[in-house]
Amino acid sequence: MFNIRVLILLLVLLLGILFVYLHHEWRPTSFIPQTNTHRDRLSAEVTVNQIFHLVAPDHLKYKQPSIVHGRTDVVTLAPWLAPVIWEGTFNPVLLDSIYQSKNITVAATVFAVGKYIRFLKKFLETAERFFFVGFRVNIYVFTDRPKEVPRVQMSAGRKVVVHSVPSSDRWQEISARRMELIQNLIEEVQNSTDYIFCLDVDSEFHGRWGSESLGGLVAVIHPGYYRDDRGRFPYERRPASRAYVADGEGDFYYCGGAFGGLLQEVHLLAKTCHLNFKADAEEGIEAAWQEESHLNRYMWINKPSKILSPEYLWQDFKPRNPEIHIIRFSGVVKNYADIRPNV
Ligand code: 5GW
Ligand code: MN
Repeated sequence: MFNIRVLILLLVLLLGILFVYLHHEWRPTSFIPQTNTHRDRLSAEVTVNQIFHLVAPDHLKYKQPSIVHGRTDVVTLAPWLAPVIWEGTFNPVLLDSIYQSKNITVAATVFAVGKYIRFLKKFLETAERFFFVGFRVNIYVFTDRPKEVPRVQMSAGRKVVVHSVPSSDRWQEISARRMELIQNLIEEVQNSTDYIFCLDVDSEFHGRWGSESLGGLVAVIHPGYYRDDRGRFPYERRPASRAYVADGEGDFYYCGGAFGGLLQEVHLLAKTCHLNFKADAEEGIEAAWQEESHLNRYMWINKPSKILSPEYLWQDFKPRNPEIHIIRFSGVVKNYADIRPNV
């Protein structure tokens, strides 16, 4: 028997269901944009959103881009259409605005084992002045001398995080561990970090290194070989090594001293290079330039989606070539006998 109370109750229930129905977004989950509260950085969705959806603020005033005038003294696109970043090819104000709104966090790793700790102070001080200024940055220092890590004043949203590693007298050991530690770090920070760059400590920043360098897989052209024929690149040339690059193959010679990209891309690179390095070692093979050789092999097969010009890792002892309009990051001149344990 219907009574008025039951009817009202049913009505309220129906209205409730209708309310929930209308307020729920019935989009397939794969189209829900990622926000900072919903993070899973190693998933593919994030990649699409991060890399391809570029939102500029309305009314931002900047120099009109030209479609007919630009750098003609250098190549700005690889044959697989990855941009090569040179001074004059990008607008830093525009890029910073685009990436600021994404609210990203950038990590950098740097190893300072043994006497290499002496390079850390200048590295950190100059990173604070030039590396992703205005962005959230975490610099992860891996060292066997945590007490000797210099205190460098960092601005808000930026910090230095120290990770202890065992001492080693053998560069081969330090080198072998580098990729493994990078892989582990990425797994640790994946929910709070978007991009990572892995850098040599024996270097200093001299100019902007910022959002123009962001990409999926990012490689830096080695300053020592970029005008040479690829037959002269110091790739690993023995087929027995997993870093082997055959004669007549290879695109560019990339630096082991700087590489990076999206977390998931660098994770795969570090994991692959580490496994190949280890498998080689078990067969008694050490590639010509250790992880740099494995990195070059990796980048030959897995093309970098963004390439940084040698502006992004110069060497202090090299005179500046005319196509280098700015030196952003450069290796210092070091006294090998003084700092290296076993050479
Ligand atoms: C490097 C060469 C031989 C023996 C030891 C080392 C070494 C390297 C070391 O004792 N401690 C150390 O922290 N490293 C890390 O590896 C530094 O981050 C360094 O920047 C990086 C690569 O080594 P580099 O810079 O000497 O290599 P090149 O090719 O830039 O000269
Ligand atoms: Mn170096």
